[in-house]
Amino acid sequence: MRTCAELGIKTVAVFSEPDRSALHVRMADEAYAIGGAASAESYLVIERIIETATACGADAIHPGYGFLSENASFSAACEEAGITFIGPHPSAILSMGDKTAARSLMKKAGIPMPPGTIESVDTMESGLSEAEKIGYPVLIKAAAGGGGKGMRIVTNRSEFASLFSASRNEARSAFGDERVFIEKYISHPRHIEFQILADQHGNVIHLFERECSIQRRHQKVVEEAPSSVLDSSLRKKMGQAAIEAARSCAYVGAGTIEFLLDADNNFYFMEMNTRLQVEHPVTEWITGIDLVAAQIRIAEGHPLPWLQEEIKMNGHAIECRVYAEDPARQFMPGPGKLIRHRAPGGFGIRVDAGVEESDVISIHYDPMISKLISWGGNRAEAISRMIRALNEYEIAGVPTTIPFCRLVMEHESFRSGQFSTHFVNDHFNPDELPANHDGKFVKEALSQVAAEMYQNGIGRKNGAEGTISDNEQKGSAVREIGNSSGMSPWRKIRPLRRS
Ligand code: MV4
Repeated sequence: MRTCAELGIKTVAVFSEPDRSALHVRMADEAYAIGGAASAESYLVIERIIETATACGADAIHPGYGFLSENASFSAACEEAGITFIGPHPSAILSMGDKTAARSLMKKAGIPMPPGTIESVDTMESGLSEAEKIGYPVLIKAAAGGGGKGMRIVTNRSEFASLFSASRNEARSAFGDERVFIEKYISHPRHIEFQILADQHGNVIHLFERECSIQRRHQKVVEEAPSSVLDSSLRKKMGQAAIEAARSCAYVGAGTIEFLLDADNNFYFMEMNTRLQVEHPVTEWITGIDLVAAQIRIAEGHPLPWLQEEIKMNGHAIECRVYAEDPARQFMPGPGKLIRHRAPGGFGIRVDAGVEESDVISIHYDPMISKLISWGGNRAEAISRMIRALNEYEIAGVPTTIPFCRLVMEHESFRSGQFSTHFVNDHFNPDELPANHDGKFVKEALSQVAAEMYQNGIGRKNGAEGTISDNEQKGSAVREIGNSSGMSPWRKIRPLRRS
């Protein structure tokens, strides 16, 4: 919405009942209710969203990160309704969503990937023989998977049968698709992903990599750009592979190619994400390119205004994900009212928050509060600045992952850049993680409420009756923004509707 305001494009939000006065609703120029709290009754109802978009005259939909952002039927439904889906065509979403189809495309394109099967493996006997050919340890993965669902590591032949069944069963119940395939297990990899942009005219560029190895149970905790382990020659090779991967499915829009990088600097295709990702700000900061603006320009039909050689990297950016979760209790979500939310600021700090003070972190959706991003001229400076910002961040009312992020920033293995996807498991005991230290902020927030009540006459013996001013929806002001042509290098073609 901020990008749209800069481009002079009006925005419309859709919301579920509990989100009636949520930040995205307050920020949009218009907003429409689409259903109940459960996402299956609102944010995932394709027909309702298309109907709303048509009724309000929206000419494009940005699908965000979760929900329908990688749903081929939604992309197709937009196309059928004559609405621009800001993302790839259904065919690209389908072929990258099916991991066996993706492997088959990568094989044809000559992109390195872990040794293993291309087709799905449908019987125990054929699975066992493939596993012997590949050599243990192997990984059984769901064809419809991603995010680790249905995945099993098999370290020797005696375990194969039971893990094969377990993987198929989990895949069937999670995706309604029991197909699995088998890969060589890469044991202590780093997760390195490349950002790509592809226009409608066949131009594809990459915007370097993000290091995403610091994760817990397939949930990313810290991401950074660039990775401290790539030199310029490896970066060039991986970037070229990412571009070829995008070409192999005729990709259009912003996308991410995920690679595993082993200890000997061999890289392997893992998956492609056909959406903009949560961690995109680190790429924006080191390249100076607004990725949402790029998505919109691409959807309008503009050719990419940069050649690969013109994409430059400046400094280092780190993102910490701030969740309403309690690290001391196995990261259990802790929904509730944010009685205090004071985000850090200053040079080199960006906070992308989905909420403001006095908003509620709902039980119905992902408990992310914000993304805290720091920039530095080099990695050490970005880390110091992140620690400063984590210390400055005041949140009360819900537990947060801020103290855990601080431990990561202070950890010697993180600081030296010596880590793999096992970092959190290797270095943190789940029973010894810090409880939340919001006591001071709770006290401040409560004394502020008490002062307000006092000023409003509540609790004053002879005072006038008063009410506490609430933080109801302030109404969305429609800002008039002048035509910004001349500001950006994009050429003007079939623009989306301007305000
Ligand atoms: C792998 C792998 C090792 N070898 N594939 C994790 C979820 C899904 N995206 C694929 N994943 C992995 N695939 C081979 N052949 C290790 C993982 C993996 C992982 C990858 C990236 C970041 C964190 C991870 C945590 C556990 C496993």
